[in-house]
Amino acid sequence: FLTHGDQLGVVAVGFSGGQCKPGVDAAPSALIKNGLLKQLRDELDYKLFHDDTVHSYKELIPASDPDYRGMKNPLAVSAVTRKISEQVYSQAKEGRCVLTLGGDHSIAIGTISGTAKAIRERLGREIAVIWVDAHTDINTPEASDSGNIHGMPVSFLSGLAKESREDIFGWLKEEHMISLKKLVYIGLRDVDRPEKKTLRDHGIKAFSMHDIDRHGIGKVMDMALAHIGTDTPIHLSFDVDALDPMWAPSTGTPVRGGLTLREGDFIAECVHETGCLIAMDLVEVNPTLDSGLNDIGAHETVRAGCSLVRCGLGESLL
Ligand code: 5AB
Ligand code: MN
Ligand code: MN
Ligand code: MN
Repeated sequence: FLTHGDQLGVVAVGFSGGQCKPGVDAAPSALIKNGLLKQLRDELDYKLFHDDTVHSYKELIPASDPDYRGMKNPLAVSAVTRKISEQVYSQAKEGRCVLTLGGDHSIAIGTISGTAKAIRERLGREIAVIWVDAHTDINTPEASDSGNIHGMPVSFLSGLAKESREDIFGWLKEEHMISLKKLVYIGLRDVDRPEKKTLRDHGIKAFSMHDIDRHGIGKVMDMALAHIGTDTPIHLSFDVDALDPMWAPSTGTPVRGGLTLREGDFIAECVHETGCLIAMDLVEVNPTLDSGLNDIGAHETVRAGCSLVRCGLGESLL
């Protein structure tokens, strides 16, 4: 077994500096208030390991943080993700599956570097990453039009983007990195031009919404897991904007034509079924972005997020 099945490390990260819309930092509290941790403890019987605070990491955010190579908030995102990396590492090192509640998707720089390092040390293995998202988040700083780092985490984690400044992701070392051969995308439908070229040049395995329409989600999951191979530790990074805005409207960069809630839950269930899940991130829930009456959209999005996590952690097992 890759992890102690009954133990779960939880890292709650109220951080929004990887993009420009406030509110995504409110997600962990909203998810917890909706009963997520209680359900994991009482219904799924996990022993939870976490401190009770939702970290906002205010103390790590510098007063002045000028753009660097076009990146916005580079010092803040680097410092916060470095801290998250250490937190996730120390949980994963103990052999626990780690659940991280974000926050915007830049936090995956921290979560994935943390598990990659811990699994290398503990099992001598490379991790695989399943990235469920409308977007590929593989822009280099130079290729990004927005400068938002939540669109760049995969480029830093894979070494496509390099930076020697220790205070701007130079702390990422070989041991933190992932192989593009062990990366699989699911749910894509809004990929920037330079990102498409990167997918082609590196032969990255990617299942777009078109592939899901053609084959169905069952076949797509079979192919995704076959690409990774059995017995490989899997880090599942789930951006809630992979879901159609009908199910998850309260997110910073919604794109129509996405996954149904059931398809999202099914992806998480299939990963759970492998027995190889070593970490799950749930990111980009923004409960303050709501157009509906009485915060219906936000509430639905939080509910969807809770459902995805419970499915990833085994709720659907009979
Ligand atoms: B998310 C875009 N590719 O780089 C960019 O929500 C969107 O974590 C990134 O997937 C979306 O700004 C980042 C246009
Ligand atoms: Mn994303
Ligand atoms: Mn996205
Ligand atoms: Mn988004």
